Amino acid sequence: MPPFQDLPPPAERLLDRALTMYPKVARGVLPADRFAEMTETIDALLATPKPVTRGINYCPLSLVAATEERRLADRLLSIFMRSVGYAIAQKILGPHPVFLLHHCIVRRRDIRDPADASPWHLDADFMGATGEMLNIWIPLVDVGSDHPGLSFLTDKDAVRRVWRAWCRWVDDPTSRTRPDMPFPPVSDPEWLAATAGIDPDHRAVTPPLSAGDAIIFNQCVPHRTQATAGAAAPRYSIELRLAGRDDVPDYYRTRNVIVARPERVEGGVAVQYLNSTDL
Ligand SMILES: O=C(O)CCC(=O)C(=O)O
Repeated sequence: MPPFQDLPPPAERLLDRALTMYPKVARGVLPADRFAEMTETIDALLATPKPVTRGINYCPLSLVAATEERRLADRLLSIFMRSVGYAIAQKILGPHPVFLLHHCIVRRRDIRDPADASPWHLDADFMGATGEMLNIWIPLVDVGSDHPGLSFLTDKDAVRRVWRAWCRWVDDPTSRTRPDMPFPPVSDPEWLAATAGIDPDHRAVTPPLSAGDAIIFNQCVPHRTQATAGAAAPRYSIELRLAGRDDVPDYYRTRNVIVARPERVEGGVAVQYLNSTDL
């Protein structure tokens, strides 16, 4: 394996923050009396006509943000903003963080289809390594045995080694000028073994979550869909990605993509939709 390498400060900071809370499970983040409504909303979002690029089981909220179906995104975001999950996000990212809608995704996965699982990856593959982003992943069914949860590396040292390998591979992890940087091959077991000494099949842990619990991590944490035989019923989940108001990651800094910014209104908080370059 290549020798130890110092990371540029933003990449080191992301790693420090990831390891401080690794892995953070928050129980009862969404209220059980809203699960049925959220599941129906996911079905409705998946049924909306859209230029589908990755199958029918997946919908980024950005796809409806400029359409009449925006009310579906509003519904999900407003349930979340009234939940303890939003309080946790504010504690980590500061007051009223921004929803990165292109990466706020609802899924209805039929995991009996082997193609319907994500391999090892880091969210930094698409977000870059400046500006912290939180992934708040919330299943609407119990996961960890029949329904697949999210799997992580078992120890912090392994996370550290993968992150160093990732940063070495991308050469300048703090570059803001390469939004189309190719993904480092984290999904390739041979690359993981050679660069970070990881045997991905033997180092995964999958926190069991009840419906409405959340697992929270930033963009330098490797994760994948748990490998299981799969349940007969589909698995519903939402993954919300948020950033501090003045600290959005590279993907949003370098493109004009839609975000939802919470604003105080009479009687509470509502989101305003705007382009990331207007933040
Ligand atoms: O829902 C899944 O199984 C995978 C989700 C994922 O990879 C992610 O949140 O980055």
